[in-house]
Amino acid sequence: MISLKKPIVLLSALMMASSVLASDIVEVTMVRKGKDYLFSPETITIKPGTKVIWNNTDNQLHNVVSGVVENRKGIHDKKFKSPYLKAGQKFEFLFNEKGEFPYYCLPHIAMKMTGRVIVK
Ligand SMILES: [Cu+2]
Repeated sequence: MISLKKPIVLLSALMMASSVLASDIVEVTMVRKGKDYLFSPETITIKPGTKVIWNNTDNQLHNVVSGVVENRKGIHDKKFKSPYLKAGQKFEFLFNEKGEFPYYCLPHIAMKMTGRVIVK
């Protein structure tokens, strides 16, 4: 029975290592759903030191601008801003600070294309 324990310990150590690596990068896609454009998932919760990659899987131009939308206007807080992304293009940002980071897509503010990154 003792000889069986070692491989199990090794396996769980490997699984822990791979889950740590997997959580270092989180992908958010820009997608079309019916007539709407969305960030998917709309809200993500991550740990400090996680890189978020936004991937435009739609055929429209989208971007990622940090800040809130008030009265149908985006208020950019200067934390991050991507260029316009064509289909298949990506933008990444490394979140080192804890906090809540709302963002929006500038061309689609009126369609409420917004998202939120929660770092804790
Ligand atoms: Cu958009």
